[in-house]
Amino acid sequence: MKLNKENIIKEITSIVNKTEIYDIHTHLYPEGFGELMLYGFDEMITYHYLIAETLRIIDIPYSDFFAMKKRDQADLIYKTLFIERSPLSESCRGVLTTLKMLGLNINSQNTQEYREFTSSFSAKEYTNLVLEKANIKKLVMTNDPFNNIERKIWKYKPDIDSRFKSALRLDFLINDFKSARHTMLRMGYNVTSTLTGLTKREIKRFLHDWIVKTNSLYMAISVPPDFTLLENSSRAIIIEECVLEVSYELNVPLALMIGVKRQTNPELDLAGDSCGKANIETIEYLCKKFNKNKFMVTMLSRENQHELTILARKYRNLFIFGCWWFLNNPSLIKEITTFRTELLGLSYMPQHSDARILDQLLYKWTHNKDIITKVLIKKYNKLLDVGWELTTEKIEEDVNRLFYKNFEDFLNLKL
Ligand code: FIX
Ligand code: ZN
Repeated sequence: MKLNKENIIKEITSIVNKTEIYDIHTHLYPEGFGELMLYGFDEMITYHYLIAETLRIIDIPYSDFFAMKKRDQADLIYKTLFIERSPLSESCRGVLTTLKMLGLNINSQNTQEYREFTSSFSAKEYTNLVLEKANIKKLVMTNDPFNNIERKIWKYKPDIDSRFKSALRLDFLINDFKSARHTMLRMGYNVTSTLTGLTKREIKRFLHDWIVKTNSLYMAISVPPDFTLLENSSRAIIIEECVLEVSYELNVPLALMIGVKRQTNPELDLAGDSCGKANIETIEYLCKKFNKNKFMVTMLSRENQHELTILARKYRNLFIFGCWWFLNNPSLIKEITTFRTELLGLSYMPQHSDARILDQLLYKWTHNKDIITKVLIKKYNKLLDVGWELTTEKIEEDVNRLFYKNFEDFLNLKL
């Protein structure tokens, strides 16, 4: 169908809603991963974004809050953020969108009803319900070989829902090698405290084994704003001489998530992380020096977004993705997606959900798609203004690239 000024809004909205999604970074797990798989009202309401918002308001010590049972925490958060005041924040609105999409009455404020709704499904049924409603075809987990619970699960070769793909998370190895070493020793890797030739070979063997075991699509690390490789640190050595070698050999990109200040307020636990502006030169250095390696990059600070987008124009081994965490808000998604499109056309991945709780896929994608649709409508309208002919079929292909195909193409890219 040909698009014109009359039908463009309806057509693009419908195309975005119909397009299947590849959610390339989540913290979700399928059934079979026991307590790691999180879903349902209590989990959703005790999301660390909402904990941070609640603990700004209530006047009990942080430690008392964390000592409470999950259900009591959930009740307190709901009372504080949804009953005593209007739920205006993005994370609060997210809970409402999710409940609404599940067919629940958000104004009943009947938390018991919300809880019972989820418990009427098996984990498998609930996964199907959410993935189908959110139109997610595939999603990528965050698989941490240094997490004891997770390691145990992989030991028994779990039967994994084929929609859930793996990514090997290496924060511990990169940011705290001294401690990671002890876990690796227990796993049978002969790593010493100094990065000798043997130790580096053992680290590579570890990476290789875990990529194969988990069938990981990429390796990932999150790093602080002051991340640099121009230093003689174990982090720099492990990245350059171990991770990037294995990454190249196995054609498994390295995802860098840059700009997180872990535990700015340790009393807040997961909710205690913050962000800071990083140095783009580190990414430039990596893309240039390791030009046969592939890098996926997302940055946490708003201030880094423009220069990161420019850098992506210079290096095709750099794949930029998502509006991460504190950027995952409509005002910022709009700004970032607009200039990414202006500078890169269709060659990036606008979003990932970062969902920790299955139900969140519903709101994160609905909210994201709403903004991305508006940006696309504006940009396609500009093409109509100069007389460029647009068809539904062409836009379907474009949108498929943004939500799905660009990622697979990057994984398959040979440099
Ligand atoms: O490091 C990460 O992957 C972060 O996304 C998370 O650890 C963070 O806590 C989060 O949930 C952000 O959305
Ligand atoms: Zn994450």
